[in-house]
Amino acid sequence: SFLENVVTHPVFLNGKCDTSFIEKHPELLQLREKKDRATKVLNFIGDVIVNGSPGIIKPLKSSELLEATVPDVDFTKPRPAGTRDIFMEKGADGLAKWILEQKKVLITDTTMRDAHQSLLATRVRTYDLLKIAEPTSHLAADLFSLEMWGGATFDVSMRFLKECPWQRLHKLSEAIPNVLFQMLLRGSNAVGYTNYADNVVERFVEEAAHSGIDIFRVFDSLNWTTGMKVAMEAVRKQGKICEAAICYTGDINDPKRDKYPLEYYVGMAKELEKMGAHILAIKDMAGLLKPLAASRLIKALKSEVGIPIHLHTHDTSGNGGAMLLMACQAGVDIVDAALSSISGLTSQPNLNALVAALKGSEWDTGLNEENLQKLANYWETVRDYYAPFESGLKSGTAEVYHHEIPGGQYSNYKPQVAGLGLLDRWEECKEMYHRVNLLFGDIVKVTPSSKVVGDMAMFLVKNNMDVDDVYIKGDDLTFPESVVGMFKGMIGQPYQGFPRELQRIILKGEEPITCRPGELIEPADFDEERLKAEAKVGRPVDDKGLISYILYPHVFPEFDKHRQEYSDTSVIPTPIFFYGLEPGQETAIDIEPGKTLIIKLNAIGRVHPDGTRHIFFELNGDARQVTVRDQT
Ligand code: 3PY
Ligand code: ZN
Repeated sequence: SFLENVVTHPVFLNGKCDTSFIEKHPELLQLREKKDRATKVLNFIGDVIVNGSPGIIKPLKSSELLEATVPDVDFTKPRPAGTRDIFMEKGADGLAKWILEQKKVLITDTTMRDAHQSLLATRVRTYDLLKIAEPTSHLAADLFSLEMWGGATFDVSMRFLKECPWQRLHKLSEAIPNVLFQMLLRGSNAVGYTNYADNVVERFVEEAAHSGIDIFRVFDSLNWTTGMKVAMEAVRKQGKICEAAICYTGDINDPKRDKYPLEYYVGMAKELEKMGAHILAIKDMAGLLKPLAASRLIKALKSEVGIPIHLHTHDTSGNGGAMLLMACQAGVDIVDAALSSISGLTSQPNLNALVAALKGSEWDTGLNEENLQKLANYWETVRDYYAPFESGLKSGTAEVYHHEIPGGQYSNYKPQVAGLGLLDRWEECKEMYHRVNLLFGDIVKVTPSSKVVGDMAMFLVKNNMDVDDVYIKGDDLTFPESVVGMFKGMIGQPYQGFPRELQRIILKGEEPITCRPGELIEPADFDEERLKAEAKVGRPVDDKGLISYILYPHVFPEFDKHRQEYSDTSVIPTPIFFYGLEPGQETAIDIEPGKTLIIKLNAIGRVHPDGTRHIFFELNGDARQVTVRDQT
């Protein structure tokens, strides 16, 4: 043990040590780190048993959760070729040409990213993704792509799931080498909420490209194309597919909402095409694009731009399926959907239903319905593990056309509102989101601008104010940091600018910037950052860890600490990871290929006067005991 190491150390035995002894001998700590992996895992499970899982107020019983059935696949048969093979052969331009030649509608499956970001607060773990990965590569090889990384997954995987996003990407790309991998990249905000230095965005794209991302969907949260340049160029430089997105807001068919008419979108599309996009994405992050408007928009874009069009939406209103059908009829090339059991509501429309609807038509997707059902069945069981993260929305709601909350934010905004003790005023918080949007001049709302609107809405509700009060009392108010940052120009410039008087009130005389924030941010010194990261975690940090640290300087060390204390807990089955074990219950954990731990919980000891408890396990048949601090 650590203590043994210390008391048997020669310097210690010589009696020549003072209080700096341990600092001068970090190897002692490293010895401690080598504490065997099984003990670390037992400590983790023991902690979950006693203290529960952070953020889960009403835990489930892991013994009541079924094991998800992984569909039978004949792995002796060769893996079918997929779009990735086409990309490897033809390159990005060749792939774009191939897309345009297809009569069928191509489908992106968002189950592994946006679907769970939007329904389950981004909590789906690598464990559950990996188990279905190889079957997916066989059963759904005719998909255009899998959106499986980026957006909020990077942050959430480290912060809450204590797993490495890079490792997820790497393992999935080994298991699914034939279908294109797609990620969501927030332009200059990469996979964060703030503007990063240009060389950080470049380095991030480079590392993601090397790790298996083929298609980068790049957007700017204010549709400010200037803010997309660095990321788009970085993607092209890596020889990957640059999919530039227009975020859709308002309603092109509503003459009263005239800030964002059809011409606005066509103009932006042409600009993105000129900037080098291989594919144009329409990113309807809140699900505001109505079926008839979709038809009009897609027809216009198909006649005005030469690159393929990829449509993304959320089914919050319930009109998503109808909208996609209209878009198909209008000639859209690729659409996003999610496997049925993780679809609908704030997630994407139902992939299985769309495939069935188009079957036999000129837009037939060519995907196999039976196979897709098998994948959906798997996810149906897995979804149960994440029940505490469900938003509670039970049916589609046309209210989204009013509040315009993005699907990926909805499942996050509600817990934030709850966290402020405002859940009884949830209706008011949604209405305030709408009012704040108008106060801000009717802006595009998507991460991070959507977060700013949400922060301001909660701020006003909490302080019992309405939007008019901002003009009346504004000079005496301390606005949320994110609001000040946005009005300073730190996440870019909105279309037609910020309301001037409001900007003056919020900035209290400080001058806003109008250039690209990246121009003002010093390039990161990667060597120096690595030293800082290593000093924080006390061990070497590799290139990927370095990027994680630069993007999330507080989250990464916490994540690494978890790794050092409990080892890589991503190998623990999800029900056990979140809910622990009950006395008498047993589980098997494959900690590495060929090394399985059979863990049984025998008993939970009572609390000792020092606040700890003994937890009695059986590990591969032998009695093992760990001590956990009871923090309940
Ligand atoms: C994200 O940026 O995470 C989004 O999903 C935006 O829609
Ligand atoms: Zn989305």
